[in-house]
Amino acid sequence: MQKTTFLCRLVTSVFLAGWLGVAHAEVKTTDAWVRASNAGQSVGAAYLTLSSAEDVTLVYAETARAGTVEMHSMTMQNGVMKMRSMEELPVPAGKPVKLAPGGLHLMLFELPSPFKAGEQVKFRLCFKDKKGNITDQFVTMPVKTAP
Ligand SMILES: [Cu+2]
Repeated sequence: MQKTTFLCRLVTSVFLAGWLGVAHAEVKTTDAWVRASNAGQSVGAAYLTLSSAEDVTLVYAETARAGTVEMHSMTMQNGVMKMRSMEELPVPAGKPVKLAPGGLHLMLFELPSPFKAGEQVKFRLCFKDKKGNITDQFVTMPVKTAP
């Protein structure tokens, strides 16, 4: 995780410097939302659907509204919900990956303030392509109360 974080930061500085004018395939994000949270709640969750024309892997996510963001999977094992932290989340070409309640999600830790319905929260996502190149993109997600 540490190495990926470093690479991801590096990408930003390179991107800002406009050093590499390499065009990269944008990952399409749809149905993005952040779950509204209560005061004093330290963890939260965000969901979205990722689609890409080529194989990519989500390797890192961050937002100013959480101390850390982890990619989690959720499965039922013997009637018990189990969450697991994932280093990477593959997004196969042409096969949208849906992060939704009860399944894959972005887990948000160390929330400094609650997410209020109607707010817009900016996230930065880093993707790795098949060649190992890392690119980043920003997604703005609206805060909604759970359906
Ligand atoms: Cu989780």
